[in-house]
Amino acid sequence: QEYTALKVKVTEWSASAAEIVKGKIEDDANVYFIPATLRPETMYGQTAIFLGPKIPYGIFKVKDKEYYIVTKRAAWNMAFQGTFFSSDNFPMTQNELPMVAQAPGSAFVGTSVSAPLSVHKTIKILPMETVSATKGTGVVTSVPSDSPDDYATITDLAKKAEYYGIKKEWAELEIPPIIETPTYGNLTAPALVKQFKINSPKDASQLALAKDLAYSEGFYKGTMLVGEFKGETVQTAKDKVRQSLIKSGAAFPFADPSGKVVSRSG
Ligand code: ZZB
Repeated sequence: QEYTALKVKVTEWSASAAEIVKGKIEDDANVYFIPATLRPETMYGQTAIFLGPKIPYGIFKVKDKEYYIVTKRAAWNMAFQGTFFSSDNFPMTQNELPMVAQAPGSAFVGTSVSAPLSVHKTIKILPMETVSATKGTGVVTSVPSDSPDDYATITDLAKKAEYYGIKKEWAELEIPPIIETPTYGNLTAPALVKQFKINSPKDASQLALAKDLAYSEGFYKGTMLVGEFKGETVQTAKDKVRQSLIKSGAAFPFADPSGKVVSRSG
């Protein structure tokens, strides 16, 4: 799977994350969560960054005063793709990865971040129970307008904010319409979640169906409503947005070698 790995910058740590990084990261360093996405053209609509609450994440030193937060598995894959190692510090084993700290996703919940292209300037790290530890980077950017999984999760988080230990408003950011499709309008994912009567992020089979429809409808029939390529079809805008993000240094290509190989609109 060829993903776009997005650099989402930490602007304020949660109290527990601040404890974890204390003394391990310079105060003036830049730290980034790195979600892996197949839909770079949807980055305008990000409303949160999801982590698996029980999944361990590492903070890896990329270069002087720059750190990435991903699973160890993803950092190891990145090492082989030249993302952040030169030949003189290339790790021979996973234990040699430059990991300065490790903590479960739950420790980072409530951290504020700034995501490239996002209409919302500040978004929060939130928990998502269905994140897979063995796919992508283990970090997922939430685009509830076009991802049924994200819409179902964000709805559940707002409904049970106390149970999840979050502030309700963190899950209630306005959902900006970013892509128009003929069948589902300008909020494809909410329309599909409603149509399939999905009530929970654990409704896996219905969500898989909704996801397939959202992918194909968005890719083959979608038109951009925002951004540099507003008015263009998703088919032409997708790669342009990706290249623009990569060129500006806001993202980099990331291949997931052990991810299942599927041919899809992405
Ligand atoms: C933003 C986005 C916007 C995504 C959208 C999808 C959609 P797939 O389709 O199963 O191959 N993702 C990435 N890593 C993980 C993970 N570790 N656990 C759970 N979900 C993950 O997976 C690719 C998509 O699944 C990625 O693209 C990411 O969400 C999520 F509008 O990024 B996406 C219809 C889908 N729309």
